Amino acid sequence: MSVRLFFALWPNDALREQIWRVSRRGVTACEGRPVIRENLHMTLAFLGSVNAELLPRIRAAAADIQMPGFEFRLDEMGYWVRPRALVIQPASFPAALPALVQALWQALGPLQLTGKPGAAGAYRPHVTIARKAVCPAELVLETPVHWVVRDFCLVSSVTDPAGARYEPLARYHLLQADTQANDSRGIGAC
Ligand code: 3AM
Repeated sequence: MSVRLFFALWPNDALREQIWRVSRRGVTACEGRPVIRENLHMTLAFLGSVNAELLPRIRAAAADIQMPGFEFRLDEMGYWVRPRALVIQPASFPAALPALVQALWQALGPLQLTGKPGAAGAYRPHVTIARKAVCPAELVLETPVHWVVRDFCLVSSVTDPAGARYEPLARYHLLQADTQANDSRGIGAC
């Protein structure tokens, strides 16, 4: 059996609500398929379809990551022409974010998955808010969203007749200034 997996920053309920709220105006201004509220996330690494027997090793690889938490602001709304995606994204972000992405791919390296990191420096953090979008030239995010990142999630993607449904499988804590180490191997329920 295979599972479709990705690692993501997964917003808590309050942040999810904020992202949802500030993105409505842009979504309404575009034609396209809005991402449902429950699916809003920031992808870190898309692994693709993976043999389910590899799940314990994927979880163990993620649990070994010892990286600091960080924060950024989602402060731009943008339209990505080729994937026809309406996104909100940070105009700038700390190096800790791409470093986390790199650490994930490095930890997963020995598993020889088919999913691959993009070219060096190609990681573009974003939250997709609509797909197959056709948008006006002018898009504005009126209220920025502050994202304090303390953890990341392993998520499975299930394709239902109604569309994709994402299910967080495990949460991994990042190091905080006030914690010495990743306790309990950093894993918590999602
Ligand atoms: O919401 P975004 O777009 O950031 O686009 C897919 C989604 O991220 C992306 O993985 C996330 C969960 O589905 N994705 C899907 N297929 C992909 C692929 N072949 C992919 N990313 C890279 N390569």
